[in-house]
Amino acid sequence: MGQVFSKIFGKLWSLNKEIRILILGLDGAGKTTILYRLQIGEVIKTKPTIGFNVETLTYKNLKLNVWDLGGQTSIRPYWRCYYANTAAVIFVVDSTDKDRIETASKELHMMLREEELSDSALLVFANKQDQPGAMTAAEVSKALNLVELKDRSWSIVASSAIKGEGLSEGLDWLIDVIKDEQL
Ligand code: G3D
Ligand code: MG
Repeated sequence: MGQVFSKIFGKLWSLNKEIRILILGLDGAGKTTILYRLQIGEVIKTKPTIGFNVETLTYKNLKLNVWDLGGQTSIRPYWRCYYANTAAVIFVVDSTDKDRIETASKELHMMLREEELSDSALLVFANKQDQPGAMTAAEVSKALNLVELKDRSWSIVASSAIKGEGLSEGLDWLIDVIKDEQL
């Protein structure tokens, strides 16, 4: 698995330029699991003084920052220091969590309205597909209103972080888009 991702991210490393990717989603969506699944670099957990948890993985010129969305509106203005120069956003959804899909949708669209993220590509993982009753990627796409997104490269991919399915397919797409945009 690690080798697969080295191969995918290798496309970015050749750019010799810092690439930042934000991994976002409600708590419990599977972000941390995905980060560990990548098996590249070392995952560092920090709690900045302003009080939200950040996980970071830095490998060569690639920086992945992971945040839990939802709540904490008062500290949101501080997030801006993190998302300058963000090449891409990965939004992770728990496809079994029908009760919170609307909240996830609101959070996603709120984030995408941020000026600094206006050029970033979006990859959505409709995660936890191994679970019975999970919404399909098409259903998640509809619930998130992805067709509304204009002037942005986006894609949604069904995944199971636990099984490692769909991750390389999604990242491969994302990295091709980043590469095209950065050249
Ligand atoms: P987060 O970082 O987005 O908050 P985590 O989410 O990665 O911590 O995952 C939350 C829980 O969901 C974890 O279970 C994790 O194992 C599980 N999970 C993540 N991805 C998948 C998946 O694709 N399928 C299934 N079935 N479970 C998944 P625990 O029990 O440790 O809380
Ligand atoms: Mg987490």
